[in-house]
Amino acid sequence: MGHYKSNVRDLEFNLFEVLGRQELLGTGPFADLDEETARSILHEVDRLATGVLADSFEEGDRTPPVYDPAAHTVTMPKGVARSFKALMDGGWAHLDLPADLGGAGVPRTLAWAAAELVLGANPGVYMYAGGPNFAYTMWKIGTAEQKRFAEIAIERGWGATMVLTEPDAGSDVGAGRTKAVKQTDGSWHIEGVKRFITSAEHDLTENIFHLVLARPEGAGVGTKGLSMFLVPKYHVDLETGELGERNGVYVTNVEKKMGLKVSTTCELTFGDHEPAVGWLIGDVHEGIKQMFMIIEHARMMVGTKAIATLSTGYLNALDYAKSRVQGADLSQMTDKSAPRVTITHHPDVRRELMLQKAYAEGMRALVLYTASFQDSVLLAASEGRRDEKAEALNDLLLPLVKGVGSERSYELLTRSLQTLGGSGYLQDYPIEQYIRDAKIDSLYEGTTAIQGQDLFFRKILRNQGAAIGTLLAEIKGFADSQAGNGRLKEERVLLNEAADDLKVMGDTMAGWALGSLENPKEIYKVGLNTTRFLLALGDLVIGWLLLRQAEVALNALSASEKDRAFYSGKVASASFFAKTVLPRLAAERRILLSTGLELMELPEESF
Ligand code: ST9
Ligand code: FAD
Repeated sequence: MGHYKSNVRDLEFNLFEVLGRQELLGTGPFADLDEETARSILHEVDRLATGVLADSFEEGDRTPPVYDPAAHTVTMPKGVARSFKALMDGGWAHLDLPADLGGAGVPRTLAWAAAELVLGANPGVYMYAGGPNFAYTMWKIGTAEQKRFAEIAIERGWGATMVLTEPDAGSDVGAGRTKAVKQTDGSWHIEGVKRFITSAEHDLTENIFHLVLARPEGAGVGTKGLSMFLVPKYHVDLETGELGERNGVYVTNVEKKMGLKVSTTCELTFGDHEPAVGWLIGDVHEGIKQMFMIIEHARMMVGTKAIATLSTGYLNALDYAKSRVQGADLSQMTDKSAPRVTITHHPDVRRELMLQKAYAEGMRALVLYTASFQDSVLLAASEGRRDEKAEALNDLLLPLVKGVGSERSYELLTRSLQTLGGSGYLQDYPIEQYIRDAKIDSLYEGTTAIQGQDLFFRKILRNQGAAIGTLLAEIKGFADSQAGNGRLKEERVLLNEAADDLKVMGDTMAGWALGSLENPKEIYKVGLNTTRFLLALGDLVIGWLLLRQAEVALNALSASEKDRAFYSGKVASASFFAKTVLPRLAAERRILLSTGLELMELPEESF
C-alpha cells in the first residue's frame, strides 16, 4: 500500500452534489465533456496518483536530486523520473489547457479536483509538470514568436520556472536588482542572481524556460519598474522546434531544505560568463501584472497542495486509529481488567480526528467553491463577456485558499501525527514527511502575512467591500434560512453570530484604515490584525461551506439509505465545526477590539 490516501468520494460530492457542475458540462467551453467522462477523469487520475505517482514520494525525500556544481546540472532520482513520465505521458499536465492547445477543456473545478490527487500523492512531481501551464499563460500574452515558442513547449512538455526572488527581494519583489539591457536586435541581456527558484534545473525535460522579472536599465523603482522576460535554458529554432545553443543562465547552487527535498530550489545566475539572452514578454513593460497571472495559479496550487496533504494525513491517522488497541473505554476506567479498545473509542482521539476531518473537508470545499468562480469567468469569456462579480469573488477567496489552507493544514497535520502517538514520529509512516513537505506552503508564493494584507487592503478595501459584502450576504442568507429542516437550527445560530463577529472585525479595521489618513499610526492596528482576520474569515467560510454540505447530506439521508455513513459524517463534521470552532470568533473579535499601539511603541531591545 502506498502512502497516499485519496478521497474521490468527497471530490465527487463537492462537484456533483453541492456545486452541480454537471449542469455546465456539455455546454460552452465544456461542450465536449459529460458527467460520466468527468467522473472517469477523476478515477483515472486517482489510479495514477495512488499508484505510480505515490510510489516515488519517499524516494524523492530519502535520496533527493543530486547537484553537480562543476557541470551546473541536477540528476533526478530514477523513481521520480518514472512518476514524472507517467504524469506527462498520460497528458495530465495538459488537462486544463484549451482544446486547440492539446488540452481537454475541462472546468477549473474538475482541474483542481484532479490536481488535488496529484498534489497529495507527489507535490514535487506536480510542480515539475508546470511547463505546459506556464506556456499557456505566455501564449495568452506573448508576441507571435512567443506564442510559437509556447506551442512547442507545450507539445514537447518542457519545464518552466517563475523567477522573482533575490537575496534582498523576497516579499518585497519590487526591491529586485536583476537588470535587463536592451540589444540592437530587439533581444535583452539579463544580468543578476535570483534565488530560491523552484525546478530551475533537473534532467526530466530537454529544455526549461524561465519567466524572469528584471528591471530594464533606466526603469523606475518598485514592482512597476519590472518587466517579464522569456529566458530559455537552450535557444530554440522556432521553425523546426529544434534546440540550439546553451543560453547563459546557469544554476549555481541547490538549497538543502527541511522538506519537499525532491523539488529543486535553485540559485540562478544570469549572464556571468556569457550573455543570458531574453525576450520581453508581449513586447510590453507590464512585468508584475503579467507575473501575477502565474502567481494567482500558483497560489491556488499551493493551497490545494497543503489541503491535499492534510487530507491524506487525516486518512492515514484514521486508518491507524481504527486498528491501534490501547487502554480501556473511559466509562470503564476504574475496571483494570476491562477489555482494551481501539483508540477510536477514546473521546480525545475522536475529537482530534473530527477536527482534522472537518478542516480537511471544509478546506477542500473552499478550493472547489473558489474554482467554481473560475468556471464562471471561463464561461463568460467564451460568450464574449466578463463576469466581474465572479472575478472579484475569486480574487477575494484566493488568499483564503493559500493563507488559511497552508496555516491550518500545517497545524492540523501535527494533530494527525499526534493520533499515531510515538509511531507518528517515525519514518515508517508518511506523516513526518507530510509535515516537513507542507511547511513550505505558508512561506512561498507570498507568506501568510502577505496573504492577510492582500486580503484586507486589495481584496476588501480597494474593492470597497463589494465582494466580501456579497459573500457575507450569502452566509447570512443561509444562516437565516430553514436549511436542514430543523436539524441545523443551533448550527445556523452559531453561524449567524460568527458572521456578525467577523463583520465587526472587518468594519473596525476599515475604520482604523480610514483614521490613518489623519493619524498615520492607526494603520499599525490594521497590520496587527490582518493575519487574525484572514484566519477568522477562513473559519467562517469553512463553517458555512460545511453546513451547506450538511444540508445536501440531510436531504440525501431522507431520500435513501445509500451512503448513510458518508452523509452522516458530513452532518456530524459540520455540526462539530459550528459548535467547537465558530464560537472562537467571538474571542478573536474581542482581541481585535482591544488592539492598542503598545506593541509598536515597545523598543526593539525589550523583545
Ligand atoms: C514562488 C514559487 O514562491 C513557489 C513554487 C512555484 C511552483 C510553481 C509550479 C506551479 C505549477 C502550476 C501548474 C502545474 C500544472 C500541472 C498539472 C498536473 C496535473 N493579484 O500592491 P502593490 C500586482 S514565486 C493580482 O502596489 P507592491 C498588480 O499588477 C515568488 N495582481 O504591490 C499591482 O498593480 P495595481 C512568489 C496583484 O507593494 C502590482 O502588483 N513571491 C496582486 O509593489 C503592484 O501592487 C510572491 O508571491 C494580486 N493579489 O509589491 C511575493 N497583488 O495595483 C509576495 C499585486 O496597479 N509579495 N498585484 O493593480 C507580494 O505579493 C507583495 O504584496 C507585492 C508587493 C510584491 C505584490
Ligand atoms: P522575507 O520577505 O524576508 O520575510 C521574512 C518574514 O517577514 C516573513 O515572516 C514575512 O511574512 C515577514 N514580512 C516580510 N515583509 C513583510 C511585510 N511587509 N509585512 C509583514 N510581514 C512581512 N521564489 C521565486 O521567485 N520562484 C520560485 O520558484 C520560488 N520557489 C521557492 C521555493 C522554496 C522552497 C522557497 C523556500 C522559496 C521559494 N521562492 C521562490 C521564494 C519565496 O517566494 C520567498 O521565500 C517568499 O516570498 C518570502 O520571501 P523571503 O524568504 O525573502 O522572506
